[in-house]
Amino acid sequence: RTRLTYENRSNLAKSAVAKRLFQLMASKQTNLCLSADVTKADDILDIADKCGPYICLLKTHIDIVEDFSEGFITNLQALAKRHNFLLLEDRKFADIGNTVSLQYGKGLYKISNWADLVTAHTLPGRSILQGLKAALGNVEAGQERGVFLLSEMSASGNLIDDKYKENSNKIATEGGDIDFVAGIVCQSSNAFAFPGLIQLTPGVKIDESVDKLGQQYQTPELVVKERGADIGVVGRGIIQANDVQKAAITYRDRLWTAYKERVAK
Ligand code: UP6
Repeated sequence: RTRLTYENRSNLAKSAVAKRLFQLMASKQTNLCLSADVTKADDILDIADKCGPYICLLKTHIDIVEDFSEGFITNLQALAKRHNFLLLEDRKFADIGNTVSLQYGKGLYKISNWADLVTAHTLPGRSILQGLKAALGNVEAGQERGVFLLSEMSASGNLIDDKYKENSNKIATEGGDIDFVAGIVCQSSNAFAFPGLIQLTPGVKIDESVDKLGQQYQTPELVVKERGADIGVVGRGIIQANDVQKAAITYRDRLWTAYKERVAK
């Protein structure tokens, strides 16, 4: 899987959004996802504008934004269009189908209206996919949306074991809803084999380290070349830098070079 180019893999993807994202990565030459984990709407827009040209995905945690408004979403979507990146809301849905359907489509944030992609835990089983899909009105709407399923976490001491990983893969690759699965959030390439899925790997930082709350980091080169990441997720490595744009360029260059070396092998 990891030796194939993103162009080739876009042809294998079952999810329409995954296809689009693979093509976007290849044409824009970036496999960087920026995690804009700041709490003021204007700060997210500022970071998105500065880093937009260098990223394929902007990841949000919309429930940490203190001054959320519909206008903020309109502005964020305009930046996504201008700089050509997709929006990933890292909601990590984890409830019964009926509840995730409401959480995805309703409430203050109406996530399904604007997020091209979302994340979800596989803990509730297959019904998580059916629940999320139920929030999308029709088939066409469903084709423009996708989900990344978590099969591993970067947090030290997390409870995920091999059996859980294996069963998460099955949910992502078997059954009637796999056209909705864009990829897997995980830490290692053993987590799944199907090349039409995108591996999203968080916990990326140039100085390998840990934080005070259980986060474990690996370098861009390690996650892409050894761990099979297709997209590296960088939060504090960029947003806490003095110059966020410069940091985004550095991470883009290192992640992209690692990918080029991986497929050239
Ligand atoms: N994230 C992880 N690890 C996971 C899944 N998701 O760190 O296993 C998310 C976090 C955060 C981002 O919720 O938004 O990726 C990592 O941010 P950081 O680079 O600042 O640590």
